[in-house]
Amino acid sequence: MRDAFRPVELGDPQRTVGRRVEYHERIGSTNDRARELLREGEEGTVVVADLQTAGRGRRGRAWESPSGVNLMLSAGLRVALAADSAWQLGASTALAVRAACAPHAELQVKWPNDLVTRDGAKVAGLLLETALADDRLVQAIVGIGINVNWRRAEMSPEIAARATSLCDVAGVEIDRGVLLGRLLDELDAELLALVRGNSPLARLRAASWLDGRPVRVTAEDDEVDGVVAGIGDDGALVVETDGGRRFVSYGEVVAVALPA
Ligand code: BT5
Repeated sequence: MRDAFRPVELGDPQRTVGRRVEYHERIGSTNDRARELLREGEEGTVVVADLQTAGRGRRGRAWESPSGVNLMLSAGLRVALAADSAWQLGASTALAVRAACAPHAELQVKWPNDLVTRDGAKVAGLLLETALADDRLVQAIVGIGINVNWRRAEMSPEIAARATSLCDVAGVEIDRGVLLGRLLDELDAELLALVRGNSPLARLRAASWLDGRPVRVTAEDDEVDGVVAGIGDDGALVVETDGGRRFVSYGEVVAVALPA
């Protein structure tokens, strides 16, 4: 049975994220709608959908989710950040998702934009679409997809091989409305901290799942093999390779060697 989002009760004009919550039973992508709203001057309105017909991940990949079981939401924001600090918005968003999910599952942040269980199974993904000008972040569309009540047994084999859901980890169905409310609170608090100049770096480092793991990372035209040594001061993934330390700012972790 489907639980309700209770979107009207969640809107709060006092804050930035979740000033208003716009619910869609079905939409192309919540990121596109949030961008449209931002263009119309609605910063922080949260677009939530039960079903996306064109839900996307990064680099043209698809985000899959059946209707009515998961959380998919986006918000358009204008955050005063220098371009070289723009990565902090992704980190803050990941930490907000982590905190909101904490009553159900202990998640860690897999650089750059996934939330995973201790075993590395993906529970949530973030899609940040940013626009920069004059070395400043002009706008950001923050998209979040969380597997909530989607059981692994119902996922396609390709997704199930690398993913799980809060409900599978917790062993119980989760009220999506309550989770959404908590997530908006956490996001708003993170955003406030960010604009006050409090970097999420230390907390990101403490929550980083990749540390100490042997990885292969694709970076621009390059492939980097080594062991993750942590997150750099600029949010880059630090990889210890045979040829020395590499700092990967934009890249994709394509393989992780898991302990036997
Ligand atoms: C992401 O991309 O993880 C970002 C996902 C963001 C989705 C939200 S939903 C609300 C908002 N509106 C949108 O249109 N998008 C955002 P990426 O790291 O590229 O991961 C995508 C890959 O994860 C796919 O190629 C699949 O292999 C896998 N995948 C797809 N759906 C998944 C799911 N529900 N759970 C786990 N993995 C999934």
